[in-house]
Amino acid sequence: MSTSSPSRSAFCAAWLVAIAFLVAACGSDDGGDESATSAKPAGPAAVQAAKVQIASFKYVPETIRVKAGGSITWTNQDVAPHTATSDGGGAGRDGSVFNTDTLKTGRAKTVKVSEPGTYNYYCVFHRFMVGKVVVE
Ligand SMILES: [Cu+2]
Repeated sequence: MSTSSPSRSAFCAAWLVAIAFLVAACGSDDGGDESATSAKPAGPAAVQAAKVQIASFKYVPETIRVKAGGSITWTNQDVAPHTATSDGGGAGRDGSVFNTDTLKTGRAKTVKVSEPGTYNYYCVFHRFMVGKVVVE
């Protein structure tokens, strides 16, 4: 009886300290991180009309963020023909979200995107060429 009382109060004190610490930590986190957390992840904000250059067998930039209902324009500045074909995971779904079809050197194609989501795409001629469209 006499031993349980001190140990219980010590236990409670420890919890109070822990809770106080957590509350303080959460409080300062909420205050400091609010704007950073609600802001988009790394990279520029979603735009209405995104542009991607194709050069040296790469999509530049590799990842673009576009608003739902916006558009993406791919311009081929490379020596080889390329496509930007959405990767639907096979089963005939590739290109179902967007597909520039073959873009010869100097050609451009604009597609519209309406459904929010993250879409990986690739070049049908050069499967190692990959990019990503984030529709917000
Ligand atoms: Cu290509």
